[in-house]
Amino acid sequence: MEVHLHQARLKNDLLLRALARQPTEYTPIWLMRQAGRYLPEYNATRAKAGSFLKLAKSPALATEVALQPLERYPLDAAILFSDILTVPDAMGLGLYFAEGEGPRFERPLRDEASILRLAAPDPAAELRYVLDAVRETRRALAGRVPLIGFSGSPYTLACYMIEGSGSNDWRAVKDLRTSRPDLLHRILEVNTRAVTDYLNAQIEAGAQVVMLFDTWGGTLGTAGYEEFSLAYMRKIIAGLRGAPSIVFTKGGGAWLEDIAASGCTAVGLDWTVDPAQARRRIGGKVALQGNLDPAALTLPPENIRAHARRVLDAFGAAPGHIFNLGHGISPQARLETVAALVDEVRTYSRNLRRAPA
Ligand code: 1CP
Repeated sequence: MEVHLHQARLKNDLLLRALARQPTEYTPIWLMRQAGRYLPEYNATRAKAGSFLKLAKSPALATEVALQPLERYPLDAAILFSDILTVPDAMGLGLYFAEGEGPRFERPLRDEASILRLAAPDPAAELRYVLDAVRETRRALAGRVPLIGFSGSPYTLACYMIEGSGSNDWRAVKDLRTSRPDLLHRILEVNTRAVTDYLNAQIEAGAQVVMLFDTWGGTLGTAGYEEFSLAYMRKIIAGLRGAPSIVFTKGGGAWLEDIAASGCTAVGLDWTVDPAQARRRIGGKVALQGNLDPAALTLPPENIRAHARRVLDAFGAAPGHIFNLGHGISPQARLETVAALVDEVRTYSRNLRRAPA
């Protein structure tokens, strides 16, 4: 099978083994949004590109920044450099970045007609630059570590598509859910088709693992989470061809059993979840990824080793843990604190494994 071929060429396959809940010499670590603004070399490349979107749309520059965190730190995975909002952009919504304001859409979904017109893009056409970035990053990695591809979840994408930007309360999304749940479902169906095709195209282009970022699924209540987010992610996972998958729902701690039963290989935990409890609840069924509070990386390096050990101890020595943050790294993260974290995870988890159970 394709997965084995990919694995055979890897010099460091710890991530794939941890995903399969097989023993590893130490706990593999990567950081959500590890290529980003806390790295001076990232800011330099972005300046050279002219803007974030120009950077993301250039496969050569996207490859360059995807490798930057690996040049600096001995991380155990690379993640494709792109953004979740490239998919709605490819659907014609017109992604742009207002200076200092984050992502926005020129044509958000504001009426029934625009929702009924919505169609899943052909990844080989409208998202070709992402697939080129996957191929080029994979080539540049030359088997050093596995490459993770990703997409936003259908619900998280719908949030931005309806609202037209980020939001504190997602009012427009909640209004649509109340007034026209049928239209929200229609958007989610198109997004599900789009994300399934997009992730399969990334896998075909060389992504060895795929991750669903369900950043806003946690803003739904329990009934809403199943109906508007998890049901669609389950469908995507069932349609994936030959790569392990990680599902990360920020604020999803109440629904870990349901997420673990979605068919995913691993569940990403945010920093509010107690790892020992998560192990008891779902650790026998899936691998777990997480979950250091990203705020810890903005502190001086002295304290980070104790924080890292606390997280490792809470997950315990059993296989099936991938160290990560509980959410994306912040632009304020300190370079030397990140270095101390990566070093501590390696050295401490080696000993954790040798210690008697
Ligand atoms: O100015 C800049 O350079 C832009 C900052 C930036 C970066 C570095 C954005 C805009 N996107 C990215 C890259 C990115 N985004 C990656 C690849 C980098 C890596 O992991 O190494 C990934 C995986 C994402 C995913 C993403 N984008 C998510 C899901 C993960 C999460 O953090 O919750 C979300 C919600 C987005 C939307 C988005 N794109 C960019 C910003 C600033 C945002 C957040 C907007 C908001 O607050 O609502």
